[in-house]
Formats: sequence, structure tokens, C-alpha cells
Amino acid sequence: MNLLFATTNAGKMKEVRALLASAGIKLYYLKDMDIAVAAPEETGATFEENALLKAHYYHNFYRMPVIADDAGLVVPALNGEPGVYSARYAGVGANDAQNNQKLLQTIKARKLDRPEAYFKAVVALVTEGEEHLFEGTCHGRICNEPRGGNGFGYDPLFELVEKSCTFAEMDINLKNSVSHRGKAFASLAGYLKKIV
Ligand code: ITT
Repeated sequence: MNLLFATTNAGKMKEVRALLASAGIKLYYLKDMDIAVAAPEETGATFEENALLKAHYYHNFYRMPVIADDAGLVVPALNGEPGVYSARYAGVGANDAQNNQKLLQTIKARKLDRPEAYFKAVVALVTEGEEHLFEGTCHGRICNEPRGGNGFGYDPLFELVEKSCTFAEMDINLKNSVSHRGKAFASLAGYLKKIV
């Protein structure tokens, strides 16, 4: 089965290549496609809506089975911020360092200490006439300063308490074995194995 993973995020691509290695599918990325199309605006109010919106958008354009994920960091003590705005928390076009800095500043301004947080990932699979959702979460804390050089996004600030290290201090296989995206894609892989 040919499957297009509709993402522009190189960090996600690397993780998902490892996660779906044994699922018996040929995985394509947006960069593999001959014709490029502008990314859709992620206007959904939830991860589910955004994942479906992205997957349908690219499926309508390329007419092949598509998966898209929407993921983000949720800090309940900040009323769920950055949530669906994770990629643009410090403004449209913000980079990872700017988003991390904004998160640390917001936490400091609210006088919080290592608040609890979780990552959530929702993967949408859209094929001709069908759509399916798979999700995963991972709970931890936001640490006081960034640690580690691996991963992407908020990884240097997200500490998995039971392992006493941040996602950015883990290698990709360890992160995938415990992460929100790892869990969501494991469910997808289980489903794909049944249908291909
Ligand atoms: P695509 O839409 O092209 O897939 P994106 O980076 O815009 O790429 P999202 O809309 O899903 O992806 O935004 C997710 C943001 O949440 C991402 O940019 C990171 O800042 C953060 N994020 C998601 N998963 C993460 C992870 O595993 N580790 C660290 N940060 C993560």
C-alpha cells in the first residue's frame, strides 16, 4: 500500500519513518511529490479537526491514501496552552526556540513551578470514502530550562518524570517507545497490518 504522510515538519518525518518501518507500506512524504501544493491553514479548534482537515486536503489534491497528524503540548495550569497553537505559540512563523522561550516566560509570569503537561497526537488516515483517527498522549512536566539536543519543538522542555530526562535527551527509539506520536502511530500500524 502506498501512503502519503502529509507533513512539512522534518522532526515528525524522522520519527514516523522509524515508527512505520515494519508496517508493510511504502511511505511517501510531501517532499517526494512531483507537484507541490501550499499547506492548508490549520483552523480547527481541536487536534482531531486539524488532523482530518490536513489529511482530507492532501487526499483531495493527490487522490491517494493520506495520513496527517496534528499534535501539541497541553499545560492544564495554563488553561491548555499552547494546545492547538503549539506550532505558532510565539506568533505565526515562530521557530522552536521562540516558542520554548514564550512557554518559559508564561510559566514564570504565572509563578508556576515545573507544571504538569502532556503531549497529544492525533493521526488521521483518509482513503477513498473512509476516514479513521488514532491518538496517543504522554504525560510529564515542563522543566525550568531546556535540556538535550535531540528531537524538535518543545522536546528540550518536556520531562518524562519516571525517566528523569527530557524528550530531547532521549534517542529517537526511546522517545518513540513512550511518546504521544509513538502510541498514535502504533495504533495506526496495527490497523494497517490488518488491511494491507
Ligand atoms: P505539519 O502540520 O506540517 O505536520 P507542524 O510542525 O505544523 O507540521 P503541528 O501542526 O502538528 O505540526 O504542530 C505541532 C507543534 O507542536 C510542533 O510544531 C511542535 O512545536 C509541537 N510538537 C508536536 N509534537 C511534538 C513532539 O513530539 N515534540 C516536541 N514538540 C512537539
